[in-house]
Amino acid sequence: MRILILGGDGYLGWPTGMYLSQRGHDVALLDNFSKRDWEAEVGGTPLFPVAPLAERARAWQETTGKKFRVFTGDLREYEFVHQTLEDFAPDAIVHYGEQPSAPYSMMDHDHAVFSQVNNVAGTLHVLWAMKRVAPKCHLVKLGTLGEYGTPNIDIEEGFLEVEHKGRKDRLPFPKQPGSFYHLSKVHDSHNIQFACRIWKLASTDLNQGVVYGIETDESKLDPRFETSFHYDAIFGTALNRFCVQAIAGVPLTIYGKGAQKRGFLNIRDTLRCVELALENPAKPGEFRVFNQFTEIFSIAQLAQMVAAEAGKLGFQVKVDHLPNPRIEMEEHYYNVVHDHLLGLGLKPRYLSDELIDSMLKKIAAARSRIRMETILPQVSWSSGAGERERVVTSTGGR
Ligand code: USQ
Repeated sequence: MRILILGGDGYLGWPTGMYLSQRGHDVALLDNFSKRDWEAEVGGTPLFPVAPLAERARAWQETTGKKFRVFTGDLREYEFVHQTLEDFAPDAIVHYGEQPSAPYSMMDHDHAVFSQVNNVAGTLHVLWAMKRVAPKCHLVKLGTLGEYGTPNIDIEEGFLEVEHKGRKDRLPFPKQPGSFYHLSKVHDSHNIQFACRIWKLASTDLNQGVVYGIETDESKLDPRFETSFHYDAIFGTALNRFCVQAIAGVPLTIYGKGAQKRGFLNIRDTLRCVELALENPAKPGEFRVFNQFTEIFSIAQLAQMVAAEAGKLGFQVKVDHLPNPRIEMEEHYYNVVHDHLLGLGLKPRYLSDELIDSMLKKIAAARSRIRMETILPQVSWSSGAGERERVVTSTGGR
């Protein structure tokens, strides 16, 4: 299959590229490297050095004999997107090419607007280019479980059977996301669903939970294949952050009570889920939603697991409950249906002590690279930490 990966330089894009290439697919990686600028902006350097994409692609060819095509450009530039689809003629697109951080989107007005324009316009350009030059291509889009929020009912896979005043319908599941970033994914979902309906495009929206892990079978082949692993308060996510904090010797940063629950999955399962979606594509006109995670944990549970494993390695780990910088429910019902990927053959790799142990050991070897000043959260949902005073115009607008 000819597969174009949008965001091929990132934490998930690069490992997905290697995984699919290793399995014989013809893979192209597209990126504009702006994530590297955002990282520099917030001081969020990845824990392990990440070589430039062109260099990694060369190293991949040297090691495996397999070739990546690399397209450098911005999804916000329509001509570039159109040209790339025409040129590479993909059978499928895997779309990770977005600003992926909730705290980044909540920093201030500029970052909120940037996150939504970047994500929504980029995806809209992909949809238009597909309609014009690749209408049979299957779009596998990375959405987020956070699109649904935490309603007091079971969360279904994208759609809900509703009976209202004696009539029934299958409608999109209500969305109550928790940040401007998560909202950008909701807007994407709506645009994609609409494009599938009117232009008969085919798409799978993978509503993914929080991904953890550092290594994949392919990343272990050569140190140059390391992926961009984050632990800072902007781009790092819960379990990955806790493992680094344990090694850094700082208390684990639970936000609020820590009883908030989320769906989690191993980075290796992300790759398998994407592969399953590609191997079993949506039909023309079909917009499918798969809830992509393997287990639900509360944040406090995760912190306890990390503290216990780190203890076995001789690290004395404290767990802190910080005032929650986010506005979110800290105690809630959470039951999320996730049958589709299991039905297609996903065999989950559940979170184990061994996995946490191996993450801790790998992080310990890079301990000197940990930047302590990036660990504590600086962005608050109620008042963006970087929010600047603005002059209110006479019409009351910004
Ligand atoms: N949390 C802590 N302490 C921390 C970091 C996070 O208690 O040091 C808590 C947060 O308050 C939140 C939960 O952990 O309740 C998850 O936060 P996170 O930063 O691990 O993940 P989140 O911001 O939700 O976003 C991440 C990815 C995003 C993806 C999403 C899936 O960055 O791209 O869409 O996970 S989900 O969470 O299912 O929406």
